This record gives sequence, C-alpha cells and structure tokens, in this order.
Amino acid sequence: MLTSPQLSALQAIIPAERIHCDADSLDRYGQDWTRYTRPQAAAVVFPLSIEEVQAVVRWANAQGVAIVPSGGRTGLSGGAVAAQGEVVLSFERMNRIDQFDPLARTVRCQAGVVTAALQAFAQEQGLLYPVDFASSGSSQIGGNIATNAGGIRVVRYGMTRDWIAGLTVVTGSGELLQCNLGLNKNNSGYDFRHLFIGSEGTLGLVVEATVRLCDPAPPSAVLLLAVPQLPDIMAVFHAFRSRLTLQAFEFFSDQALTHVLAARQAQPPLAERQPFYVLLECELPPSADDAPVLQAFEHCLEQGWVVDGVLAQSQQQARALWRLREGISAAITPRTPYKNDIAVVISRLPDFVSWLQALLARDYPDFEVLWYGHIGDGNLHINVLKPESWELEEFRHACEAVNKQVFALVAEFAGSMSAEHGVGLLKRDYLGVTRSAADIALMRGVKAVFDPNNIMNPGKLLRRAG
Ligand code: 2HG
Ligand code: ZN
Repeated sequence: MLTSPQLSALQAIIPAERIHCDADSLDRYGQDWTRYTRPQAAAVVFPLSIEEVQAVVRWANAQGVAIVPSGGRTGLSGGAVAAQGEVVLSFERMNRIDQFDPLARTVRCQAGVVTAALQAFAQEQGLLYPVDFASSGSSQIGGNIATNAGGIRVVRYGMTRDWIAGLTVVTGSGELLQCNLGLNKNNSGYDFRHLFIGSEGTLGLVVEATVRLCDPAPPSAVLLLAVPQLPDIMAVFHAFRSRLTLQAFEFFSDQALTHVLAARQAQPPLAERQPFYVLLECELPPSADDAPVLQAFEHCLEQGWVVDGVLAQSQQQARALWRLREGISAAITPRTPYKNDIAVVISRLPDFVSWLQALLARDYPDFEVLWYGHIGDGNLHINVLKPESWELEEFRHACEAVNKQVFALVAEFAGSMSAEHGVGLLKRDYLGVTRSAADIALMRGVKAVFDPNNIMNPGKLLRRAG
C-alpha cells in the first residue's frame, strides 16, 4: 500500500483518474500470463507522455517505491508480476505510431503499441514487421523489446533485437536516453540500445522505439509432416533448408496435438497419428512453382524420416495448420503447466533431446510432458501438465526438483536456460546455468549504474542483493 503522502505526491504528477487502486485493476495489471505468483500491486498508473513517465520514475526514487513496467502482460516467466507492493506502470495509453520514414523504412512507436497494430501499419505501407508470435494481438512493442521477443519466424528474420534501430529510454534514475537515433551506422562507443533490449525492465523503461520494416514476404508453402522419431526432425530441417528458404520450422508432439484438437474441437489433420509433427513454411521461387517443395517432401518420405504429410492448398488451410501449432499454449493453460523454454546450438539438438527425453521419462513418470517449439532455432518449449488432484505449490516443487537435472543437462550442452521467454521471477534462480559468476556480477554492476536505487523491477532477472 502507498502511504497517503506518497499517493498525494503521485497525484501531483498523474491525475487521479489515471491512478488505479481498486482490487480489480491491482489484480489484472499485477500479473502476466504466469499463474504461479499472487499479484500484490500498490497502484497502477497510466502515463500519457515521456514527461509523465520520467516524473513517476523520479517520484519512485524519492519515495523508495519500486516500479513494475507493464505492457501486454503476455510474459511466461513472471517478469511483469507485481507481488511485492510495487507500482505498476502501464504503457497501455502510450500507443501512438507516429513517424513513418519510407526512405529509411523505419517507424517510430510509443512503447504501448500492440504488435499486431504495428504489423497492420507496416502492411498498409506495403511493408512487413516480421517478428511474429501467437500473442501478437496482445503483446506490446515495449514489452517485446524488454524481453527481446522471438516467436515463429526467428529462423528467417531473427529476434526483436534485429529490428530496433533506435530506442528512447528513461533510466532507473530518471534520465532520458536516446539510443542509436534510428541510424544504420553509428560506431560512437557503447550501444546502450542492446543493453536495454532483453533487460526485462530492470535498467529502465523503454518509452519509444524506432523499428525497422522490410519487404513483404514472398509467396510461401505451408506443410505439416508426421515424423516418428524426434532426431529425424533435424534431417528434415536440413533437407528443406538446403533446397529452400525457410520462413518457419516448428514442431510439436502428438500429445500437444491432442490438447489443441480437444480445445478447438477439431479433427486430426492427417490420417495417421505419429509421435511428432513438423510445421514448416518455406518461400516459393518467383514462379510460385512448388516443385522444389514436393521434391524435399518426397526425399524425406523416401528416407523414412517422414511418414505422412500435407501441403496446404489454400490460405485458409495454411492458417488452420498454423493454428494447430499456435493454439497449443492457450489450449493447455487451464492445466497450469510448468514451463521450461530452453535452447541449444542446433547441431547438438538430437543428442540433447535423446538425453532429455530419457531424463524426463525417468523423473516425471506420473506427469504428462508436452514438447513443442521453434526447433529450427534449437528452441524447445517443455510443458509439464499439473495433474488435477495436485496442489499448485506441491506441483511446482516437484517440477523444480527435476529442474536440477534438466538444467545440469542444459549446462553440459552449453545451452540457454531461457531461449525466448526471459528470466523474470520464475527462472531467476537458474540464471547461473547459462551465465557465469563473472557475468552475473557484471550484470549487477550494470544495473547499479542505470538503476542505483534498485527501483526498476527489483528481484526480476537478478536476485535482490543481501
Ligand atoms: C509458443 O511458442 C510460445 O507457443 C509459448 O512461446 C510457449 O507455452 C509455451 O511454453
Ligand atoms: Zn515460443
């Protein structure tokens, strides 16, 4: 709770109607899509301008109040959870797209612009903002930047980081920084832009971004392939990538398919069920001739890597196939899954997966484990479903016990403990799997420079000191 002098000082900078303290707002804005932490925010503020954001940050420093930045709240690691009486700073009302430069092919957006709105804007200009994921309809560009969001087209276009030409940020101490000014070339010392991208709101607040756009994607083919053995997925990847440009290369297990079909009351897409499926999208040559696609497909069938498959014959069918992959996360949400999001270098993936499969079968014999993810990026999402009779805390502890083994394997394979979901609150204690003690000490040092009073999303990414 804020004290009455704290609230009065806040109301002197933000009008009272844009400071919400009612139970519903505190609950709604105090959490993200993670369902493991009880929200406990002190207030939610909705600034309209950079000046107001700066004023709130100065107020927070003076009052010793922590801030949790809040975008579309679609995160899966608890990075936007306010569980310690923090003030939530929502960017929801800073959602203007305001400067399009057709020559530079950049557009300036306030932090609260929803990803799908940016994608639609780009399309209106005959261009593309290519970072895409299932939560594009809710996630905001500021949050995407803070978490360096990835998604389904990373194999072709990279992550959010690759599309940010400039950033305006308010640091934890209230300074306004202009990072990189939208330039293509700028070798003038440390590039703070890249420190803020992926910093999960622990250094300051992204208030505005200059985003790059590109040419629209060429016509493409979408295929769903049934693959009996998970390691063969890598052979399929190679077969297609050596012949065509991949736009996406995703996979999911048959169990994951069962859940998405049940949630959507849909029919299986192929006559035969197999343990794994690859959903891939590849660019067609200018003639839109799909012969090279069929050639790659046939090669995979001949080799026995793939036993069945379908090539979408229409946009509508392509979208329906995509929904099978993109709908998994929402379909299993009611089962409060325990999530891991890990990555290894793709060439090491088959060995890593064999080990991991054996380990999970041994240590989670009673739990349903679902596999899916962006396998073309070496990125696996592993979801363990909570049996209905288990209490949430008991289930979480059981999963965390197994995590020791899982992360030991990730470390052995020099992988990442968080590929694209960030560290937040839920994965904070595993940071040392991927980052050395020296790395973490330097990260703390960087945080102290930009946020000396530790008011920016404290306890996320890095454990609180002491
Ligand atoms: C996806 O790829 C999202 O569908 C969510 O990153 C992953 O639910 C998950 O574990
Ligand atoms: Zn994902």
